[in-house]
Amino acid sequence: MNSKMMKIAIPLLLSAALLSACGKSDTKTNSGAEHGGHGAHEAGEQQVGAGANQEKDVQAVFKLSSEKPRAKQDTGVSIQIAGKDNKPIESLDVSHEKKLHLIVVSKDLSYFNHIHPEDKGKGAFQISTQFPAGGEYKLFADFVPTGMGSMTKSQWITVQGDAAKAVALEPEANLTKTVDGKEVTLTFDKLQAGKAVNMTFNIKDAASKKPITNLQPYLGAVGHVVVLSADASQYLHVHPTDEKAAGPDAKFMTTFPASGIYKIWGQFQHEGKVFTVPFVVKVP
Ligand SMILES: [Cu+2]
Repeated sequence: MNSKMMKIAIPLLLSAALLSACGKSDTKTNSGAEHGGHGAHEAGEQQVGAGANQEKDVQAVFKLSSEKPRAKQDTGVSIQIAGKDNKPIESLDVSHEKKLHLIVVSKDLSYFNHIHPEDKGKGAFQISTQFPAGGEYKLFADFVPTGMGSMTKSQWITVQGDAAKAVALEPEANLTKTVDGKEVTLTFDKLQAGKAVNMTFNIKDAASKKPITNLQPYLGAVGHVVVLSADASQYLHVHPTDEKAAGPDAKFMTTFPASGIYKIWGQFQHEGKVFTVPFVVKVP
């Protein structure tokens, strides 16, 4: 770690400490018994509370390689998973093939990036990334400390440079769209806040309209789905209900904590390429 990194570490650490001091967890983990079929998480969660290892006692300390990261320039992001006492939490479970998933979004949610920092050992992770424009971004680390449930810790950062024009988050009436030659339709069994919701992505070849039946596993499942509330305060955990499916349907389950506007990103792999399809919905 160079001295530049140490400098930025201090304000970020302070803000992380302030956030936790307020007792405001701004992320929502929805992994739990109501989902069923996610044995590893449930077994882990039953141990939470046995000692001091509760979700609120865990922090992800984000550090940037530059105090003032600039748009379109390589920026190092390091993440240390630690307890409240700042001692590293060294044992993390592999979930969806990785120990840590990093989601980066712009404030208006128009930019989305799902990346996997290199595991440096002892609960430390590192990656170099670029931000597309100036403005605020939120970083979410998604991980599972051994013996605990899946959790998400986040950090807002500011990137220098010309800002992109903010994109309004408008709920879409038509949930069919074409991305990378795939026509994807999203349906829900019953879209309602506070209730488990089944969501299905149906994937066709956009040109031939033929259903795609040979999706490849992505991160160990038929796909990976991230859901954020419009203000990026709520990060929802989403589980595939049939991990081994290969299309044309990919089914997931989640619970929207409150009514409002949410953005959903589905990520799938076909013929060696990952494609990401975003949708904006209004949950009654
Ligand atoms: Cu990931």
